[in-house]
Amino acid sequence: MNKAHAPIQDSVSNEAIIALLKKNFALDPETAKVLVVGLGDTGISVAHYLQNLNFKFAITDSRNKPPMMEEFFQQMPDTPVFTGGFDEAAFKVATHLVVSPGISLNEQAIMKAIANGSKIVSDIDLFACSVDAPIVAISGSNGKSTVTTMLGEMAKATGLKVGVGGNLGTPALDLLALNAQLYVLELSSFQLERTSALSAAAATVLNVSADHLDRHINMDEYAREKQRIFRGDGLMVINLDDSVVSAMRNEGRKTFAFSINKKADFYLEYKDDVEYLMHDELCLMPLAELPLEGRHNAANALAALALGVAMGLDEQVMCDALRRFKGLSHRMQRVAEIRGVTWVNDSKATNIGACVAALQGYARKVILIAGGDAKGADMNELAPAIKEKAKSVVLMGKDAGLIKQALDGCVPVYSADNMAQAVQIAASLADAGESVLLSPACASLDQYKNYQDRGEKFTKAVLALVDRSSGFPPVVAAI
Ligand code: UMA
Ligand code: ADP
Repeated sequence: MNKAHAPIQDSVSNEAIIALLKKNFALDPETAKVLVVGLGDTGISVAHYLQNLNFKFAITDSRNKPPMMEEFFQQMPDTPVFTGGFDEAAFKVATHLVVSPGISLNEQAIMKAIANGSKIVSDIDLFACSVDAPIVAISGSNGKSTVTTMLGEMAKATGLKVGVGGNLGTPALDLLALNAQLYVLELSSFQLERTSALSAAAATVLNVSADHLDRHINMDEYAREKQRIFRGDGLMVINLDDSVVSAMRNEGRKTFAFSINKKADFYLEYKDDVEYLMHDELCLMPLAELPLEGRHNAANALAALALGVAMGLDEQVMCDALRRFKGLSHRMQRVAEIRGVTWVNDSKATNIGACVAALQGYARKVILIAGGDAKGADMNELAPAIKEKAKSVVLMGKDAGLIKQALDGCVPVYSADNMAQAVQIAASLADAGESVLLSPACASLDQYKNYQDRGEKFTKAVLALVDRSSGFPPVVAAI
């Protein structure tokens, strides 16, 4: 992660940035009292940004001792910090709140402050007011990180200095130090719901399927937050295979459409038995040369190509970058082949859409390991894909019962207390030639630090199978 917190980008003067902040948000270093809400990566990046522009600000976090507090005290010993709950007094004096994406705007202290006239500004707003270089913005329920990274690699391959971050990991404001020629930002629905000043040169919503329904009121609201990425007059990249995204199309705007099922600006087509990634009538590259598993990654590649073409990148250079792109960890990652069984880590599948996409990529039935925190999603939507593509399912975590209930006895279900046990059960169920897929359709936080931790525990347990001399445990009874 870039912790370089250097002064604001050289090419846009601080005076110009402040003029924009004043115009858009009445955010003036002479008068504003800013409260940064959340002492995590976002909050710290915001604090450095505000300090560089001489704003008066304080920072608050509802936890008693946020893990980054020590580091923050060392960097900014004079900044007022309020922890252990959201302090009413701190909110009362704030003219502006910069709320980290992990914190709901429905928190009582925040709602009260808004009612009293405090303005909400996001780190993405601050970023948008601070760069001249074009921004490409990428959202969607699934594929954001993959497409953001793909496009970043493509732009680098063309020789551009590119800043890649946002929800992907490096907070947007930490990218300013790069003084890049192009910024590629992954944006979550949480970031978009509180952003109003972004006008991306090109933007996409890759797909919309149920996610984060513990934070959003319903699917309509979730989709509306995602649609905010298209504010402004930049080029829209639209997925024709997703009805919710297709409905976001605006006839008055320059648009590239992509599809893996039908003809579009970017699409797939067979020529002499070879399936190609296509742009209009041009064969860009054979799909088989894309080193990623799954049809959904063909969609991701088409989306990245469309965004790249929108930014004027050379198509053949982009294709070469795609040929080199090996994918991100914990996304359909082959971990091992043991006694003819292929083990795949898709721990980042934290919602139903990702798990369904993973299952759809298999011709033969798999042993699925799933479960965790469903985040309010309706597991009945997952059941048809499991019934079609899973030979058996090993369930774990808080909402395992919801998945079992949705399967209604149609697929054998086994229960595991932890990952090591889940892997052992799966090993006892899998025959040579089959795959075991960890694609939980749920968040990991009920049992793990994060999805990486879950994926690493899976990988470790799988690799331990190689060492075991006494063979696999006997098949356990389905529950
Ligand atoms: N906090 C409170 N009270 C709360 C909740 C949180 O005080 O009720 C505090 C936490 O103690 C934390 C701070 O708020 O210290 C910041 O919280 P945060 O969760 O916003 O974390 P950041 O470190 O700022 O990370 C955020 C994104 N996190 C979330 O949206 C939850 C990161 O995305 C992102 O990489 C980072 O900004 C930089 O832009 C992570 C994520 O899980 C990867 N995103 C979700 C997803 O992809 O599904 C949306
Ligand atoms: P995000 O950043 O949106 O979470 P990732 O690229 O990290 O997306 O992938 C998250 C999960 O979604 C992984 O399980 C991955 O296999 C799956 N996935 C990736 N692209 C798509 C897509 N276009 N449609 C459905 N699932 C996808």
